[in-house]
Amino acid sequence: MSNLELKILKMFKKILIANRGEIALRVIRTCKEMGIKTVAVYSKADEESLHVRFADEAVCIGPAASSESYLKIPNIIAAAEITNADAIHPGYGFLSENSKFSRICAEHEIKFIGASGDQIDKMGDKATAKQTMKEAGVPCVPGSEGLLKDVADAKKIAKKMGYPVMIKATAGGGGKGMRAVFSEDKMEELFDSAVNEATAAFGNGAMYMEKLIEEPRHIEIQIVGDQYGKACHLSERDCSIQRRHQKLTEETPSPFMTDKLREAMGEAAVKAAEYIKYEGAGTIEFLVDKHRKFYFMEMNTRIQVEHPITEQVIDYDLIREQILVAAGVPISGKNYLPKLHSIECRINAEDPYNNFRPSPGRITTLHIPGGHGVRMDTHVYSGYSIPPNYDSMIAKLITTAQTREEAINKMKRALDEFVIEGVKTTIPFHRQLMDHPDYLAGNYTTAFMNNWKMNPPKED
Ligand code: MV4
Repeated sequence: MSNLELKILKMFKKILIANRGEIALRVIRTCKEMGIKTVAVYSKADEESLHVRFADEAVCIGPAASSESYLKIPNIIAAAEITNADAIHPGYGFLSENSKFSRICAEHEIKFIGASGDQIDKMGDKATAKQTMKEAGVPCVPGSEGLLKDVADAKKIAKKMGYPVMIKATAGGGGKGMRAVFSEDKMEELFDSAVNEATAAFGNGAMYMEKLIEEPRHIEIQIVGDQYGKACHLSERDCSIQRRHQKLTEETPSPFMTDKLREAMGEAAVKAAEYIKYEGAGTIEFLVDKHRKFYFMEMNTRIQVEHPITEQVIDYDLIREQILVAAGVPISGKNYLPKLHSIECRINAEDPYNNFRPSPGRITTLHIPGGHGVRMDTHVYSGYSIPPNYDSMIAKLITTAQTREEAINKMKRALDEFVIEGVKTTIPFHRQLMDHPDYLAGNYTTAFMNNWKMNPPKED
């Protein structure tokens, strides 16, 4: 470590991790390696969780319900003040993209390891985010200038643009309040249902419109920005394999990527980040059509679940980088290209033979795969009870090799070694995916899961 890094790290003697599960553990691990003390916070349901045991200190912040614990800002600020934490790492989900929380941390002179309140607000409102990106010169899907006034306005703009179109809630994300419209006679009904859905979910029914991109790929670029307005990119992740807007598996490089496209998308992502003087780790999500034209979709102002595959292919610790830039260390400025191929399978406590129904409960037997090129990010252990209160993701299995084919073969082998008894998991889904001819050919879009059907389980 350089003298500059050492000096700056004295700013962060202790970091509180405002999260649970594998990501809490992930952050604790890097803090330990950097000589930074850690504080875990936990709910009543997480008393037996590993993040509580592996942190230097732990504070109970409330009952099982997220709204009373991991989302309860006063309790988390109190925990940080009692333990004298210098900074808070929010992980992903929970308060990671809560502008109010980011601002409250700043008011309490606790460094929020993430984006500023203003940046979160700007990117959280999708129509504003798109307008900002257009100004920055980042390619966006053609569509309405700002918000739609009413159904008549929607019909007028769609007629001019040509069907099919997509109407999207400006407060949206994760597909809520979004409708594809193929003809004018369907507009009224779909517009009304989108407004109602968005109003119920976000308390904001405002809509904007775009040309529909049919069967797009979801390809995102990882970026890191420093406090001096400089940003770099760390290439792409292909996240097209999703079910109901939940990612199932991700890989890098994207099998659809070309050197030319990567350079163009990387340049656009850096331009986006520098335009808003983005500080920290972030992701620019793009839709990529069959002609390899790419369009800005959303920006995520947090570390993402799938960050490890990027770490594996460029040999770079993204959590360490988040901490360094939060402490004021400048980035080197160069961009990073993948040197290897890496795949992540999200292992959820869900039954893939039963419409992916959640399956919480006690893990009675556990064998974790290992060996060359295999990484497991998980907080579970044999005897651990998965609480029903939170996300069903219990592990991330990541394989890395010289080529895509080798990474897939490693994944098959690792999935075959993986034993979890007591709860149903998505391991059989991933094992079948790794044999699917279109997956093997790298020939998939966001529509891939629409026609997915599990084969019957293998007898063994
Ligand atoms: C689109 C689109 C097609 N055309 N926009 C889904 C999540 C939301 N944030 C944006 N999404 C989409 N926007 C236009 N103009 C298709 C999707 C989409 C999608 C995008 C990424 C990954 C999976 C998806 C599944 C269905 C639809």
